[in-house]
Amino acid sequence: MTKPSILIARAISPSVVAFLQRHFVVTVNESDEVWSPETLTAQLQGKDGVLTTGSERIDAALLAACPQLKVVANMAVGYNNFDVAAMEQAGVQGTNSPDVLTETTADFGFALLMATARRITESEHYLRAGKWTKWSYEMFSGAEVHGSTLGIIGMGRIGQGIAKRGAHGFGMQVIYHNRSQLSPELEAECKARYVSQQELLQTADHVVLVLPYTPENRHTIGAAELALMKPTATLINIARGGIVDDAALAQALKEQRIAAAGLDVFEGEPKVHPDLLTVPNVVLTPHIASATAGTRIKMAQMAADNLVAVLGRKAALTAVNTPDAAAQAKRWAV
Ligand code: 8YV
Repeated sequence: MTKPSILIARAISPSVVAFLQRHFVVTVNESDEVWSPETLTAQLQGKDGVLTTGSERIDAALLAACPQLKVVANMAVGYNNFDVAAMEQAGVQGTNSPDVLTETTADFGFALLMATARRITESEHYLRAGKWTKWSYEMFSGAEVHGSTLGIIGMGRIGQGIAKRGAHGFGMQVIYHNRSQLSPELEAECKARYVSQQELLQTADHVVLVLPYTPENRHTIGAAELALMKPTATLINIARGGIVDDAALAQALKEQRIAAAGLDVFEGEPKVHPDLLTVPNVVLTPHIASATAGTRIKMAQMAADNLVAVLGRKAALTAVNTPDAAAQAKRWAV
């Protein structure tokens, strides 16, 4: 029996590539260039599956041009790069990589909160620029973290991880807002109290965004929401670009209407709103919340395991959709 053919759309760990080569005929994007939709479509000709990252958009046009494609395994928990409805209609299975990155990403969320509240990068820039000539009383005085109020918007697995760190490690009062309220057991574990988004924005000292991106969530935080926040508060976004209106945030930071922000994700990334680059009270990182060597391998391996399952005609391990059966059967017949 001939092996199925797959594409690995970005450069990943050689050990996972070797694993995939045992199951499939594999093409890898060795140069790690982010392909245009046209190039990605051309590379997908004759492929049964693809391992993607958040950078590859999977939509109706691409699926129509790749009739043999059966599975798209995203190496990310978020899958807003998928047009899920189009994939369902086209009979293509989508998968993601949840759980394996939860604690690593929660660690980073907390690190970004700490760096933002305590002005770590801003003060480092000052030191590196040779501006530090003496100790002074109020130099880089920041916001308190321990004992403060932590507000989490989006209380999935990563949000819960951040809540536990805040409540148990730093004695913070945790409030959260989510589409649905957690069970009393989970609330007790996280020591977290459900509040409205408005109450959260008005009372939290640190607001952390961990909600998935959907068109409805676009600009969850815009000028009106920023205006509700305390002037001493910080805002952390480790969710997705587009959840925050970056232009409105840059303006609020410039006018010190909130104290500071920490951003790992941006609208239109890897481009960053130019005004964010000019304000000092923001910590900027290039979408690295899940980036540790161990977690990257686990994410890639989970995507690889999904490819093996689906192309072996078994159920996906972490499906994000239910493909239309008739359309799926057509793809298997190509
Ligand atoms: C990924 C992420 O590194 O998992 C996610 O949703 O945002 C990150 O962990 C990124 O999307 C690349 O796939």
